Amino acid sequence: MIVLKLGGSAITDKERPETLDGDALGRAADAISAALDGGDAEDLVIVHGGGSFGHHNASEHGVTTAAGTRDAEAVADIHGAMKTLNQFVLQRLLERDVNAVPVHPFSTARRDADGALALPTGQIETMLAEGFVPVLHGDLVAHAGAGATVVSGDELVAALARDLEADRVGLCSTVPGVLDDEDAVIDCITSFEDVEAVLGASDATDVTGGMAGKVRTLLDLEAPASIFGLEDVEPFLAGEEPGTKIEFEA
Ligand code: IP8
Repeated sequence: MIVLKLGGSAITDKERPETLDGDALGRAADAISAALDGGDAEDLVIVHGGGSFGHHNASEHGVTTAAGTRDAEAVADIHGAMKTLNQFVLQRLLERDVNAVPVHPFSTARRDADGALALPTGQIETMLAEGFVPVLHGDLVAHAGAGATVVSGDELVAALARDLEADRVGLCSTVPGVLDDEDAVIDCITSFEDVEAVLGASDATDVTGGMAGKVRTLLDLEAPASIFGLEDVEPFLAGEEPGTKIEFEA
């Protein structure tokens, strides 16, 4: 089972609110379609981030992964932006005969008062068994004591990888991997301390943590994970290890 995240920045124009990068999304969808057609990646769950859909809306309403809202209109605005992007992603996949179906985390997941995420996966397992490709997205979730807070696609990827015992996890980003201070792709990361100094904050509006947050999340997983650029979606799905491999060594 493979969990693939399409980074929001990789498929949208992150500097302009609610603007799709149609060309990039089309290329990602081509790669996914090619991999499934060849039978290399039968059990695939896709998660996409927000990019210019969702992050701007969340900042406007002051909503983060910890600070919530109890205003239903703010929820409709942020969740609505993410559903719009999800529609675009599904559409591009369906056009290429990928059997993609939507899963909206706001309708299914929740956080407890400590902020821990509970994401039911029974429906996702059944979708996979029935030949569908579930497509989840960063979203809002009901959060005990806080209203509704943001859940990032990266958090969803981690929960899915754990609960569905993923064999591999891939994060498609705007960059070809995690870059060192000379902009060269780091081959393999096994501890956060090794790369802490070179992982800066994200430059565009991002309420969920940028590259440092991604590396931390992936280091916690049992499944091997890779961060790579758009051109490497197809090789990743074919079983290669492009970009930066992130593997916790106990
Ligand atoms: O781009 C964020 O998802 P991400 C979703 O994966 C919202 O961090 C609503 C900002």
